[in-house]
Amino acid sequence: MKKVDIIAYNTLSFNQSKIEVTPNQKVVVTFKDESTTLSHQWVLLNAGVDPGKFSRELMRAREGNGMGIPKALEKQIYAQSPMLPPGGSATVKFQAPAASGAYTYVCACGLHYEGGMSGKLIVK
Ligand SMILES: [Cu+2]
Repeated sequence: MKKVDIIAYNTLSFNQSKIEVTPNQKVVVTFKDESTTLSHQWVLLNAGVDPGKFSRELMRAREGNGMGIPKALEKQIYAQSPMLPPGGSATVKFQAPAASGAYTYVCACGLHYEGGMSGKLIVK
């Protein structure tokens, strides 16, 4: 099992931009929002998903529709935390993909991806 602490900050950044796991490894992510003013949501995308496109589509879908992720976009997600308020934390458990490769994770709030909140889960 791989335990990972991912921390999100006021500065639109994560504490780490690369996580290495082995195929099918069990992963436990402790996600903490250490921002004092911003919500953050950690989302690991499926292989081949364009994170910029995902972020734009999600922002459009959320306008006026609360904070959920619509079904069409859920299909593009491999694992996710809830959206956290400033100071919040959550645990996300998942099994790493069987296929080796690099899987992108992003913050799914507003323009945080565009602001620099992304990283790679490396399966090898
Ligand atoms: Cu964020």
